Amino acid sequence: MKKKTPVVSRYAKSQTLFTKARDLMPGGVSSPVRSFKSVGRDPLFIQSGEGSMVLDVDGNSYIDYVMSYGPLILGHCHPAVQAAVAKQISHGSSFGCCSASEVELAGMICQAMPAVEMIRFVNSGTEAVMSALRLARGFTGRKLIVKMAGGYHGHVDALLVQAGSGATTHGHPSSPGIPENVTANTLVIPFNDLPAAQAAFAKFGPQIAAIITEPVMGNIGVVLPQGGYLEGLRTLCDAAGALLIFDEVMTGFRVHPSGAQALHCIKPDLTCLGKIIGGGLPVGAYGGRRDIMNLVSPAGPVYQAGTLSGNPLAMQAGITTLRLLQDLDIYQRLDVLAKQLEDGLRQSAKAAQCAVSVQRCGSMFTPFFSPDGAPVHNYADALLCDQAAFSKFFQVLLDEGVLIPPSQFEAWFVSAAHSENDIEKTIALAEKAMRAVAEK
Ligand code: KE4
Repeated sequence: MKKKTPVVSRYAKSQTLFTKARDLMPGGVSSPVRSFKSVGRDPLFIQSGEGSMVLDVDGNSYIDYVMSYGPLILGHCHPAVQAAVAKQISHGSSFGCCSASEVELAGMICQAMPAVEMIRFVNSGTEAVMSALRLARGFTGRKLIVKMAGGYHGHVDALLVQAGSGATTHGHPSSPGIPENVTANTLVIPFNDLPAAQAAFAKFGPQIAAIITEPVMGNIGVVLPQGGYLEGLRTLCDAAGALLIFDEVMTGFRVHPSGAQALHCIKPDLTCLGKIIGGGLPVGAYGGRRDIMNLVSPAGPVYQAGTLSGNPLAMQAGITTLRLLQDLDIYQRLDVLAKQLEDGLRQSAKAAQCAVSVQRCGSMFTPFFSPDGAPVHNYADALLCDQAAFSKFFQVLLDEGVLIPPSQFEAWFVSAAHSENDIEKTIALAEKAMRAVAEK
């Protein structure tokens, strides 16, 4: 029996880097959710990725279900993406002028998502959402924005109110530093509660510029819309003259080749994108109805700009990724693998007598340590989950070589590079981790 090296020494180099990092960067990280703070560990420093695997600076390898929080649907270091980026960098990374590659990527996205008639590239999901809100207010002349409790749309001032993802994970769903007069124009309603949406529109309808939602929530963990909910939001917006904004930064090209809007047959007025469309490089985008998008400068008066927006390097990574995703077998394969893992986690939970609700949409999913394994339909349900149980689950998996997002309020991602063997190994180790949770 191989003697287990003590946990501390297995992560010695990550520890050394983290000590230095904490002195230089707040919390030692460039984004809070990767700090591992909420799961009782210091963060890993990753050296490299290959396919479904990552290697940390101490030489430990992991089956990776973080996948950079969604962009790497093809897995780490896909050779075609690497080659496209390498070729482009030999011609230059950014020119501050137009390039053919942004036209090509724009065309691919508009072709894939009929509701996106025109699109503007930015450099992050946050920028895409921030710009879409400004555009919705500019187009309607109204101030109020409606968001979902637990919805996370990047660190946009107006939406850091009861926000999910790292904001909830680290205990600040409503961030300090945002003036009251900014959040005074943000209404928060529970997801999957159509009467609550109807009440908000009955009271404020003529003042509402837009409602923004992740069509499938991923930032409180994966929570699917219940029957008729998204259709109900569409009807409310049409009646009130408000815009429906789908934040598909996570779901775009993830849950369907045309996004969650195609899965649910709903046409939003504006769509926010990011992650996969950049193939692992920094890209965001917002797009939608031509009459709305034509208000964006310089076509119209709503200003938005960006030094590196549409840069050819990131565009080429996105083009190559979306081109490979046009092989629709990939979505079928992703669904089969993710379903296998979903079913396996359920069986592991049963065998370990551990109460878990596994919720999935395509190749993104979350095991919720909810009370008695009850389903999670909204933010309030998600907050009832046992975070200590999740932390134990995370730690056992990590030490066994499986890296999952370090928070109950995140989605796991399966990539096209994950193998049946990865899935089977994960299921077996998940049962071990769940037994550890059940014994605690
Ligand atoms: P970025 O600004 O991080 O590129 O995108 C913000 C964003 C917007 N909308 C949705 C639906 C998102 O999921 C995100 C970002 N997702 C998180 C993970 N839950 C990014 C990880 C992080 O914050 O480090």
